[in-house]
Amino acid sequence: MLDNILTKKFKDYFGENPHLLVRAPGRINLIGEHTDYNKGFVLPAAIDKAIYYAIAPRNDNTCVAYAFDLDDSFTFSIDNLVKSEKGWANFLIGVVAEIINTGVEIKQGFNVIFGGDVPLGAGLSSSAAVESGMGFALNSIFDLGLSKLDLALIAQKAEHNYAGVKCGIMDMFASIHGKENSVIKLDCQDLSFEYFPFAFPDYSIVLCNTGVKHNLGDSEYNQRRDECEEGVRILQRAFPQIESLRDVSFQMLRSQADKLPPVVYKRCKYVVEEIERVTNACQALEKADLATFGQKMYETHEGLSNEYEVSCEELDFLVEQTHHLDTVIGARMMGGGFGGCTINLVKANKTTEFIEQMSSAYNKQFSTPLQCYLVQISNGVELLTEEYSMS
Ligand code: GAF
Repeated sequence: MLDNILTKKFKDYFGENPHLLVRAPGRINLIGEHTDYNKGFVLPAAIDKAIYYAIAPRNDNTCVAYAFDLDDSFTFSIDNLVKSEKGWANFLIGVVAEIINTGVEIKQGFNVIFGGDVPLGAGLSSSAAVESGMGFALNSIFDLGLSKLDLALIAQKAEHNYAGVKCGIMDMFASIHGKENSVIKLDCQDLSFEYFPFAFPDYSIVLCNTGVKHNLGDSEYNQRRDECEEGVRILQRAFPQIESLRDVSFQMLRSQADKLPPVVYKRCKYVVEEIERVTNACQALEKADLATFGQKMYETHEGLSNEYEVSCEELDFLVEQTHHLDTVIGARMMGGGFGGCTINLVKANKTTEFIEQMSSAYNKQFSTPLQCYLVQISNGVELLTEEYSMS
C-alpha cells in the first residue's frame, strides 16, 4: 500500500520508475533495555510498521532525496558528504559517508524517496529504520557486497557521527535481522544471536504511545552511557580484567559500592541486573512461561524508572494502570525512555477492551489522547520489487 504510494510519487517527482523498493521495519524490544552499549543481551524484534524506500541510480554524482512524510527534499553530492542543517537528511548522508568510510566505493548518485508508518519519537526506532533501509537499498542497487552485519554497523556509525546519538547496536540490528514471529536474543558483546519463537496465540503485543517525544540526542541518553563507562573505569581499579558491565557480577559491584558515586552505582546496578534478567526471561520463554516473562518486564520497568531514571510520569502512569487489569501479563516502558511507548502483553481476546480502558484513564489523567498500536512481529529489511526496465 505505502510502497504503491511511494512508487507513484517517485514517478511524478523524478519522471521515471524506481529501480527497486525496500521495506525497513521499526522495532520493539521485549526486554534488555540500555544493555546493548554495555555489551549485554537484548531481545528485540522487527514489527509491521516500516519505512519504505523507492530508489533509482543516476548517471552523475548527485543524490536527490525526498522525504514523503515531511514533503521536503534535499540534494547532496557523494563527493561532499557534509552534515546538513536538515536533521532527516543527515541519516541518509551519514549512511552514504559511513559506507564509503568502510572502503567501499559508491560510483554514482541516486534519486530516492522514503516514507512510512513508524511513528516518530515513539521509541520504535524510526531513525534506525531509515538508516537500515538506506544502507540496504544502496547495497542492493549498486551491488556493494555488504553483509547484514556490515549494514547494521554502518547504520550505527551514521547515528553516532551524523545524528549525534551514541546508541548501541540493538535498533539497527533488529530492523535488519528481524524474523516473523521471532524475537532476537542478541549478545552485544560478540554480536552472535539466536531467534526465539514468540507467537503466543492467547497474547498480543500492544504499544501505548504517551505522545511525549523523547529526544535521545538531548544528552540524557549519552549521559547514561557516560555514567556506565565511568562505573567501568572505577571498577577496573579492583578488577582490571573487566571491559564492560557485562563482565561485572552483582557481588563485584556491591564490593565496590563505596568507591562509586551513588548515581553511578545505581546506573550500574540496574544494568548488571538487567543483563541477568534477559537470560532469565529467555529461559522462561523457552518453557512458554509467559507469566514469569511478564514479571521480568515489570522488574525492568522498576529499574528503568527508579535506578536508571529514564522513565517519565506518563510512562509510569501507563505501567501502573496495568497492575489493575487482569488482562495484562507484563508491561514496561520501551526503548531509550523520556517518553515514547510502553509495551504490553495483553490477552488477545481483550485487546479492544484494554485499549479503551488505557485510553480513557490516560485522557482523564493528562487530557491527551493515547495512541495504541497492536503490532505483529515481522521480517527485517527486505526488497519488495525489482524493476530494471525504465519506462
Ligand atoms: C535506544 C538506542 F538507540 C538503543 O541502542 C538502546 O540503547 C535503547 O535506546 C535502550 O535500550 O533505542
